[in-house]
Amino acid sequence: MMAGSLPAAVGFLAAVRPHGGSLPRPDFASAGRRSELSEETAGHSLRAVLLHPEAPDGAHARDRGTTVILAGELYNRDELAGLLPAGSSPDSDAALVLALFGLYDVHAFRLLNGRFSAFVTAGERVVLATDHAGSVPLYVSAAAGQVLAATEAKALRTAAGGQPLPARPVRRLAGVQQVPAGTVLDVRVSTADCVAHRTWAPPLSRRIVSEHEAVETVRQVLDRAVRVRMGTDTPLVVLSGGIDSSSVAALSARRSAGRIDTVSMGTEEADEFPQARVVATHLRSAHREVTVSTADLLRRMPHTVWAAESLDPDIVEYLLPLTALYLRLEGGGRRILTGYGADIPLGGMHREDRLPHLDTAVCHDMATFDGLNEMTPVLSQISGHWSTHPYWDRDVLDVLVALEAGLKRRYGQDKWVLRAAMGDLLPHEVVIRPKLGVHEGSGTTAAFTRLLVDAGVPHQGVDRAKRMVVHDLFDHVVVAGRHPDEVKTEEVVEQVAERLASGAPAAL
Ligand code: IOT
Ligand code: MG
Repeated sequence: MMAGSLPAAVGFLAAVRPHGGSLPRPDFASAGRRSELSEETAGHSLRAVLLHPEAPDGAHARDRGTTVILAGELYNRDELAGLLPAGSSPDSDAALVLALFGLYDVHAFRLLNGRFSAFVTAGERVVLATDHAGSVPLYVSAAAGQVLAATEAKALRTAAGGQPLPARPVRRLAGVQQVPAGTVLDVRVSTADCVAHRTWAPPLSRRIVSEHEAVETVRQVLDRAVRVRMGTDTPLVVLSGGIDSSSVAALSARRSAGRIDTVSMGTEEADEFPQARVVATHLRSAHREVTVSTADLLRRMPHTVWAAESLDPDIVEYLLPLTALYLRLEGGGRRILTGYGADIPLGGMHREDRLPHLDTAVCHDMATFDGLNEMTPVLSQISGHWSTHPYWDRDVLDVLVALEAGLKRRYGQDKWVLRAAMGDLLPHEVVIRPKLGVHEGSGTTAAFTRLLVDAGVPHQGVDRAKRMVVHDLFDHVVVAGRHPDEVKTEEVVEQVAERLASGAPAAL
């Protein structure tokens, strides 16, 4: 089974109830065609809306009273298929999960390396599963007699109040909860009783290996993660020219029969175009530069929160330039590879020399990523594209997190092991180029700060004001269900500035 250009489904809203009933209005930020699925099983009815870029056939699979709905894709299909009896050859990722569920039940999800959310109905049960990183967000609202789940929280905003589950409450959406990363929730429909199983956790121990072994292993797992994400069309890599995205581009280029596509974004105030061009020239990619005006960039903040459903202002600053870029990529749905997430297991954001501090940062970031939704595919899905992040492949992550800190920071370089692993594929200046975050390189952080200061927010109040703006945006586009085109960043900023000036308590 070969990965097509895009996954069969990129999102869903699904409900199981004993006696039918209609679904809430399927409110998604993701673009895509929608199809309805309706099935009656012993005493239950399943109703679902699937979001799919192409034909939806591969997005669900059914066999003897068990139905699997899968948004996203798997990256270890060959390994998984080897677990099935000889002669069985599932024709989609959903069918593969169905077959594995038949063999392993909930423990099937411990086997998967992928970027997905899954909804399984089996007799009296609904089973909800996220991938190891929770990279395709999944939300649930469950009460005795009914279980609703969706890949966007806003699709459940009108669902009747659910009861508490071992999941994370969503701000101001009563009864709606987010399934944690690397988790299966096994829910009994009649009572909404729920058992949670963790299927993945970041490694806590560290491996001591030689430089050579570390470099070889990183190269090998990353190469595989890139290869399995490439699909059948020409890959498109969002390229800053830093080591993370340049490595992904270099590995894609080596694996690709023809030239790959690369694209860089900048604003009229800041860009990394020259750095990206060095890489594009070296790899002979078909390269494009997209300049977004700072005003347009800031205008996209409601769209970023709408897509990511994130409440973290730092994350929104990282995702905003990418959202603006994705919205400028016209044409049919593309498969986009990014270098996102490399800094988390390698401690790259912290510019930290001291090994104890480096590992403290890695431990902290690996313990707190869940729920930030920074990897969500909806960000690119609002313009019909499917993004995927090789550094957060389950096998890559297991290797990178577990390396002892001295292999991450070495010879005065951050992310040393990655730089060493890519040394032969990239120009030296790229290999040693220091980290510049996308929020810095595009001027996003500075532009957001200036907007607040110009509205009267004192410098020491900027961080708090950013948090308030992001929370207000969330309330508009997720909780109230407004379309982001109707929400003006400047108006929300002005309202926050006024609240802060009047000393009104922050409504966080
Ligand atoms: P950064 O690493 O700068 O960017 C993430 C990805 O976005 C890059 O690898 C690249 O694929 C794409 N990108 C960045 N800049 C551009 C550009 N100008 N044009 C086109 N594509 C670009 C923040 C960050 O620094 O992003 N992300 C961190 C981690 C976030 C922290 N999260 C956490 N602690 N939970 C990261 O690891 O990527
Ligand atoms: Mg990076």
